[in-house]
Amino acid sequence: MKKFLSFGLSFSLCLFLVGVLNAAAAESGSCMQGDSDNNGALSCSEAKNMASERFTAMDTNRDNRLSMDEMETGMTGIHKAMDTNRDGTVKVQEYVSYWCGSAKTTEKASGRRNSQPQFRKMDTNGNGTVSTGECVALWTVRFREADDNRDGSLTSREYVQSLIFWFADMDPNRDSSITVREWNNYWIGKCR
Ligand SMILES: [Ca+2]
Ligand SMILES: [Ca+2]
Ligand SMILES: [Ca+2]
Ligand SMILES: [Ca+2]
Repeated sequence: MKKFLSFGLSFSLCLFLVGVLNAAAAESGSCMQGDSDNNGALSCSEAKNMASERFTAMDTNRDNRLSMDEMETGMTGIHKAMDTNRDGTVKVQEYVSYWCGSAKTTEKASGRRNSQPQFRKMDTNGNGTVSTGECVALWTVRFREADDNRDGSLTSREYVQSLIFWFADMDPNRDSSITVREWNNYWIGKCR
């Protein structure tokens, strides 16, 4: 529980900072999840660090595997953290801001769910880093996929249930548990 709590805190810190910093700083579009040098772009090594932190935070029984239960618990916490106005649902703006910082969500987003590593999927121009715009494009698509009834609001239930769709993509050997390697293959793939 303590572990879970610190996970929620560390991942909402960035949003907290956006709130207290002045508007100009917030509009710079930095504060993407994992962008530890705050340069508005997610490098391969930043993405790897973020993936491993998230894995460790969700692996509450520390067996180096993520079960469906552990992921559901983790995602319930993330939904709460994304819901910045605390009305119980997450709008696309809240969702994308959580992952990509204060970027505008006007980016054209297209694409389909598939097993291509998410980092590679985000890095659409293939330059090895993910810009805020690329981040927004991917997470906008993920929002739409999760918004089951297409009302533009993501309930906690919709969010957690969306796991069913992509859990299989993460778990190619279908043993219902995600190893570090499977996790990294899904989120990062090969990058340097
Ligand atoms: Ca960076
Ligand atoms: Ca575990
Ligand atoms: Ca909300
Ligand atoms: Ca909905």
